Amino acid sequence: MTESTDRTAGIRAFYEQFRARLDAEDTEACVLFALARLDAGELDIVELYEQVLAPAAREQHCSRRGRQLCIWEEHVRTSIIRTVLECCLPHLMKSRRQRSGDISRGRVVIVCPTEEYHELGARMAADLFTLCGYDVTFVGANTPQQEIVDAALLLHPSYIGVSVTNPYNLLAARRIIQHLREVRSRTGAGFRIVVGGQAFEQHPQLVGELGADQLLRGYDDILRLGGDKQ
Ligand code: B12
Repeated sequence: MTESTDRTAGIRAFYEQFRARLDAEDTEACVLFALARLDAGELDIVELYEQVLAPAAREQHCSRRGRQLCIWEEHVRTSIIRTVLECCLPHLMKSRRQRSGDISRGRVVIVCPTEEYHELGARMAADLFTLCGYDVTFVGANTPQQEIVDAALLLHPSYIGVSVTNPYNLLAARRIIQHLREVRSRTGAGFRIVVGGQAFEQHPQLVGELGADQLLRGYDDILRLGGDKQ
């Protein structure tokens, strides 16, 4: 086995171990497990987010209860994973400083349209922007259109990230993107409109049709925005 297949197998094992703790709805065990792997260098932040936490959140079957998750269980799991993310903040910031020092690549505002209540992916994307050296304002779920425009005008971001999970919310996303484009040409604001989330990933042809500048799928795409790969 090569070093990289060893690492992949190790991460798969960490995923299973994390899932067992998540299925048991044991917040403390989930947090301690994640922090211990980061402390030991067995996982880095990106591996933890994209190969452990995100797939665990997407998994809709509870092996302990042997059935599909109910909505209340999805809420519980989302909340546990969010706690894990928040406890990883010191690691995230340390890793950012090691990669980019104290430089800032500009501000990013991350929003979800009205009625979009899935916000964990948006939150992870916000953290991954932070890791890549951006200053991030995470607004999150269910944000009214005018509020997004107000934030854009006040904060002068380099990027506005619109996250959509439920395809029904693509219509609201279209309205937001159109409105942001109008504001951009009227005011000369320099922000780019980037989009992400499962709805866009499933329908990438809509990215241009809706008027967005770019689809970003995760860390590698965010890193490439700055024009370099670390
Ligand atoms: C948790 C969950 C919920 C929770 C959300 C809680 C919360 N606070 O976020 C609750 C219970 C509220 C919920 C509600 C609903 N849900 Co739901 N939910 C899920 C579930 C299980 C996990 C979503 C998640 O957190 N994923 C983990 C994150 C980390 O992954 P991600 O979203 O893919 O994000 C990654 C990338 O996409 C990217 N990314 C995301 N956004 C952005 C933005 C930018 C700028 C960038 C760069 C990157 C980026 O980065 C992330 C990290 O890699 C999914 C199942 C699944 N397969 O995903 C269903 C799922 C998304 N839900 C679904 C549905 C249907 C609903 C409801 C309509 C159900 C109902 N009948 O009530 C409602 C709709 C609510 C609404 N109006 O928004 C469907 C969507 C179906 C479809 N057509 O695609 C899914 C796929 C389940 C299914 N298979 O049917 N849900």
